[in-house]
This record gives sequence, structure tokens and C-alpha cells, in this order.
Amino acid sequence: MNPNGRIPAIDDNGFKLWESMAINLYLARKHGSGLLPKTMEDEAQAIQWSFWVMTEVEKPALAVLLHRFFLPEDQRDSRLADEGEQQLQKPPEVLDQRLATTGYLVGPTFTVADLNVASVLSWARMGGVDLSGFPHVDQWLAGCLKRRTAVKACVLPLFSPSKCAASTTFAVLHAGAEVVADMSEVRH
Ligand SMILES: N[C@@H](CCC(=O)N[C@@H](CS)C(=O)NCC(=O)O)C(=O)O
Repeated sequence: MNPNGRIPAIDDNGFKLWESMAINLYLARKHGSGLLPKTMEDEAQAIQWSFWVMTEVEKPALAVLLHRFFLPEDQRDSRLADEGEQQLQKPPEVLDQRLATTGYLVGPTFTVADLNVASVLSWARMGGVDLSGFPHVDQWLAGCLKRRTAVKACVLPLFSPSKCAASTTFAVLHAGAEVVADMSEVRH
């Protein structure tokens, strides 16, 4: 379904879409459930934060997680994990400043912007990156991960595809739908 051989990807009655942030923004718009910001400007900011987390956080966070925990021990490279951690010093500062105002990324409530950014940043925390120097980020991330749908997604088996594609799993559950995952097209 995804020509890149990666997850997540969805097939919504024949409409196929890949890239987790795009999927989540689509699900938020389609199913509402309070996830989509109300104004065009706020929606643009949700897109901004989603692009931001993909460009500033995803790669180093994934490097930390893979090379500290997920890869078999003989394939781990501690230098890549440390480099990833180093690159994750600045982004939480930017996030902390934003969260200091309302406690959420866009407007006064939890939206798809928080879902997208928290799900990617959670990999960094899982990988042992210390976020305690950023009190607003620390508190906000803990709150996001305690939400009912996040808890539901987190109890899925550790190496299941829906656990790997955590942010989309959060969005699907939030939309009130079931997660049906198929790992067969993922390359490795
Ligand atoms: N930017 C993509 C990243 C997708 C991605 O890297 N997914 C990983 C799992 S977290 C994957 O499918 N890896 C399998 C592979 O690379 O072969 C997105 O957010 O959807």
C-alpha cells in the first residue's frame, strides 16, 4: 500500500494515504472528535507543528530508540544514539516556550498538533533522553501519554505494527475506529 514499504499507511474505503502526520491530520478532519483546531489559522499551526516534529525531532529520536533498545544488540551503534541525543537538545526548548503559554500547542485544548508532536517525542523519552530540564514539555508529554486513547495504544504488544505506528494508532482510536494492522508489506 505504501510504495516506500513503511508503516503506517491507511486504506479508507479505497482512499489510500501514507505518512503518519498526513494520515492523522486527515483523520482529525474527517472524524472531528475535537482533534481538529477550529480556525484555518489554528489548523495551519497544527500542520506547522507536524512538519516541525518530522524535520527536527523524528530522525534523531528514532536513532536514539533504535540504537539503545529496538535493534538487536549486535546492530546497535552507541555513537548514533549519542549523536541523536545531542541533536535533541534544541527542539524541546522551542516546544517548552510554546507550551508555557496555554499548555497545548495550538489553542487552549488538546488537538491533533499535540497528538502528532507528543507521539514522535515520546520515542525520545522511551530512548532515555532526559527532558526534565524542560518542565512544560515534561508535564505536557506525561499528560498526553496518560490520555485514554494513548494508554489503549500503549498496551498493544510491543512489536506489533500498530505499536510501531503509534501516532496513527492514537488518531484512529481517537476517531472511535478499530486498529486493524497488516505488517505484510513492510520491508523489515
Ligand atoms: N515519516 C514516516 C516514517 C515511517 C517509518 O519510518 N516507519 C517505520 C516504523 S516506525 C517503518 O515502517 N520501518 C520499516 C522499514 O523502514 O523498512 C511516517 O511518519 O509515516
